[in-house]
Amino acid sequence: MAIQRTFSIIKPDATKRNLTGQIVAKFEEAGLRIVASKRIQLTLAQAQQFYGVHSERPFFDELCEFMISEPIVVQVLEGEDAIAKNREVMGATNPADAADGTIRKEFALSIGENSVHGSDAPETAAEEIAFFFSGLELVG
Ligand code: DAT
Ligand code: MG
Repeated sequence: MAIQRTFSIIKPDATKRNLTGQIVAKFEEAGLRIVASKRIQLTLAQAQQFYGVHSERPFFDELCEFMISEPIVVQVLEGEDAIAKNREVMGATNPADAADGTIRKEFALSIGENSVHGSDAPETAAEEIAFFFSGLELVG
């Protein structure tokens, strides 16, 4: 498997509880390098666009309101098999199902307030990186 880039968000529940550094440490311990990073606060329109794939799901409004409730940290992670590796470090969507040692097992509050987002495939990784970063901001 080649070197990949993936997109990550440290979500409002985690920034609010001052967990940014502990979550970044988990990525770095797994061999993922931070090649871009910024702290921002989404508008409702931006959150709705980013999570557009979930617009018909019953939790969509709750998800978008949560994502704009506090600042977030958006990052690009790089490494061997980075997309799958990041999903592994994150753990299952529902923290009750997440494996020991994963970010969601250690930090997530609920299935909705689950501390991190990570791209699920090469196509979505490319789209999500381009949504938040220009090429000039990616410094490998
Ligand atoms: P993931 O973030 O693991 O890729 P997903 O893409 O299925 O999970 O869903 C996106 C986010 O939507 C998820 O991180 C939290 C929220 N979500 C998913 N299922 C939910 C549910 N049943 N109730 C509330 N929020 C949910
Ligand atoms: Mg997803």
